[in-house]
Amino acid sequence: MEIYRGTIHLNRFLAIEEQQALMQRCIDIGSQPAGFYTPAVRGGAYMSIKMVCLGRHWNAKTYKYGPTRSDYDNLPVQVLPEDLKDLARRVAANGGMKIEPDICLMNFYGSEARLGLHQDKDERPETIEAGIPVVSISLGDTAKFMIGGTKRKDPVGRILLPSGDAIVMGGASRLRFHGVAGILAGTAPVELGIQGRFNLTFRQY
Ligand code: MD3
Ligand code: FE
Repeated sequence: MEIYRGTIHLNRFLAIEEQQALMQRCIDIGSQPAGFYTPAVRGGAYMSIKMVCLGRHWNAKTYKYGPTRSDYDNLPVQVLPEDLKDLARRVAANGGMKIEPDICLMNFYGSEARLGLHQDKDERPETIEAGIPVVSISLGDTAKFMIGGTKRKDPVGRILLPSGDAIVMGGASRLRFHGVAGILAGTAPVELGIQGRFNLTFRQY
């Protein structure tokens, strides 16, 4: 359902078997040498999430994308596999939009993790101006997702994102402020056998 113009929430998009398979991909990818790490932002504070970038690396100090983990260990970023690109295209199409993804940020949230309000505006200006969406898939514990307007002071709405839900944020919503107020520990489907939450955001640079 379209919760704002350009924001499509696809409830229970992935069946439990697909969630299991995708979670295993996250674990496998995250266990590689250029796997999960804890980003430190400008000023040196650590983020509370763990991250892996695919396709291009997002530098938490410069807010720019590049080919290597230049703010961490200088390893080359892992490739974005074709089947994950296809998944993102499928989600976007279900939301009535198109994406040609070349970046995926995989985030892991432990029980205390959050993500402050921010805009996703580090992709190419042409992509953002065209309203090409960011595609998000949630796995594991339910997130308390916050979504505001295009100004930081705009009022913020809250929705829950349980495991298997997808969100497509494009068009007029592409530059909305958003974040994660926290996760509901222990709410992951028992079939997944995990504590915590994975989120995949697919982007077109
Ligand atoms: C709203 N991740 O990785 S995904 C991020 O749940 C990020 O881990 C959150 O924000 C998470 O940058 C939220 C849903 C989402 C993604 C992109 C958006 C919401 C968005 C772009 C514009 C507005
Ligand atoms: Fe974001």
